[in-house]
Amino acid sequence: MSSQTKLTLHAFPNPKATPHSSGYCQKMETYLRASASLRNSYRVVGSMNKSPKGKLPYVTINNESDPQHPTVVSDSHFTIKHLVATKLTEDLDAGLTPVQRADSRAYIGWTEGVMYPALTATRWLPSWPNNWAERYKMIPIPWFIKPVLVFFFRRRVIQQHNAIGIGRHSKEEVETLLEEWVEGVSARLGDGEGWFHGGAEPTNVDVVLGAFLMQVAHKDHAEYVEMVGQHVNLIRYTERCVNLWFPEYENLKQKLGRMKTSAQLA
Ligand SMILES: N[C@@H](CCC(=O)N[C@@H](CS)C(=O)NCC(=O)O)C(=O)O
Repeated sequence: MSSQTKLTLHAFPNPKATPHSSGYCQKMETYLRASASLRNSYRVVGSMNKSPKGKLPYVTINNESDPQHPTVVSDSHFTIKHLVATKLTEDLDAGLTPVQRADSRAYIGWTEGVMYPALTATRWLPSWPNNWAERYKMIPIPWFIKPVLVFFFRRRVIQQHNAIGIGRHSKEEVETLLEEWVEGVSARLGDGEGWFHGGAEPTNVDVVLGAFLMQVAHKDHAEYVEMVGQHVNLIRYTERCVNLWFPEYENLKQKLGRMKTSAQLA
């Protein structure tokens, strides 16, 4: 590990210069890119070893006085809170009023607690067989162990979706949840030329919306990309986030350019 590395982000293995396969991993790295103090002093390690909470992402933070025992923090939300509380990063929300912070929290909750589970339902559940076939092909596991590992992993994902209730909705109901989010965020972002709270700088809610939108545009199934693609403001906003935080995502930038052209022509 370089002496400049202050923090390691542990995420699912992912090809270079493309968004992560997990929205929460994408959110975490977007936050690190948005942080002036960490953007050049973190590294990403791809691994299936989960955090103490059994999930990814998590981070390990170097302890200068005790390098053998880094601090481990799990969960993107609590990691961001920890980084701010320990002053490892600036607070992107420092200039917000309590009402604006509450507004941000509501949109983050809607994105992570409703939209994303609905989206992952369309990736993993049997009601969307074409999406599942696509997804299966993209899972980077050697062919000889893939069917067995994926069978058990998918079974667990389906059980989790049933436990939180999303898996009990009909296909149409899940798609309604996605549509509500797309319409709501599009209405809230106006022309897509400014940040969520209208200031000169992005805040935490922009990190979350930008991260999940770029993840969707990169990977998701045609119907959902098309739903987002009907809102040129969402594409513009996503494009701005990509240019600011991940200028190396060349393929995604080209895809967003194509989406913007066809949305403007529509
Ligand atoms: N609240 C967590 C959610 C993390 C999460 O759900 N990660 C999923 C991937 S998108 C995961 O690790 N799933 C694997 C599993 O549950 O076994 C966060 O914000 O970091």
